[in-house]
Amino acid sequence: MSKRKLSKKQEWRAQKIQDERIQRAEKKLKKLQTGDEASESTSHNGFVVASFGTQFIVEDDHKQRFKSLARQNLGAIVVGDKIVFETFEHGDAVITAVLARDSLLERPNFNGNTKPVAANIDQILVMSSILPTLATVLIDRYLVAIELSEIDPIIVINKIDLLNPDELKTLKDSLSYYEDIGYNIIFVATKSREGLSMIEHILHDKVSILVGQSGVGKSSTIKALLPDIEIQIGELSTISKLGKHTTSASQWYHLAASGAIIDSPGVRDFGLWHLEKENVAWGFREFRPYLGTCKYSNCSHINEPECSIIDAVDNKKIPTERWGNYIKIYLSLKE
Ligand SMILES: Nc1nc2c(ncn2[C@@H]2O[C@H](COP(=O)(O)OP(=O)(O)OP(=O)(O)O)[C@@H](O)[C@H]2O)c(=O)[nH]1
Ligand SMILES: [Mg+2]
Ligand SMILES: [Zn+2]
Repeated sequence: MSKRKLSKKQEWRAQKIQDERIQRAEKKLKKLQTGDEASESTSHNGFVVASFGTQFIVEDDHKQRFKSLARQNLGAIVVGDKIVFETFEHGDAVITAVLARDSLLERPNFNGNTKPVAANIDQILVMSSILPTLATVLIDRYLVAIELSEIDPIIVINKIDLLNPDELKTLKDSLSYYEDIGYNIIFVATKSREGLSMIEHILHDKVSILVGQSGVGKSSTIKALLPDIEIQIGELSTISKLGKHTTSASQWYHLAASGAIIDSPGVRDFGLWHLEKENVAWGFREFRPYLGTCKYSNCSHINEPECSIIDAVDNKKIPTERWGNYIKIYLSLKE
């Protein structure tokens, strides 16, 4: 009882210190903005390691990290953003500029718009796993969004330790069409470290982000690569067998060799993914050669006569599974 009380008090005190710190930094920021105190601060180039909405962790060129606020009207600032920030004598820091982005990954938020997730990334590892469920429609939803963002995707199927060799072979065969249409797909078990060297090879020298449903093992993969870091890993729910949304904010981790990997929170509801209906077909890369050649210019490629996509499916030029997922995604989107 007393222990609990004490920890409550400690919690309250920590929160108070944090609030005061923010207030101080905000005051500094105001002074900085009006030019009063520019000489007291030091300017650094750096990037964003983690973003918690209005608070950030930033890192300078010497790998020193600071908790930071941001000047208003810089727009959304995300992990991977290259920035300029000022530090003050108390250790407070404020982001004052965001540099132009080479790439930006966005995902849907709850009102049907998109929300930036990470910037300046080279490749996206789309992770799925044997448990909770291996649903290719989720993989394809990611691929569509990624095709529109022009960042390289790699498909990673985790938890193959849960399959026997025959089951694994069947699975690999059933997903081989991804390779046929030009995607790299790898099968791993990060728990038993099977295939981990393949992941290391892919990550080398690049900035990569791990995305996928909650519980597929994104954070576990990072822990397997970097055993010394502290990172939260969550059991699947015993009732629903789903992930518990353990990771709540995207975060950057330097790899031991060279390159970095960003962990991201599992997506909650794919039904809210906002895509323009007419962009979906273009997001299926193997459909592109046929687009614009259907009888009807507004063809949905679902049941129209003289549809080039349906013909290509019939002629085995487009995998039936992909066309099936295209229809599911298309029909899930509002007009
Ligand atoms: N059998 C098996 N289980 C694994 C493997 N990798 C991860 N797990 C388990 O999967 C569960 C979820 O792992 P996390 O790493 O927290 O999953 P996540 O994708 O980060 O989930 P969120 O943070 O909620 O998005 C944990 O119980 C892990 O132990 C694996 O290769 N094989
Ligand atoms: Mg996680
Ligand atoms: Zn068509």
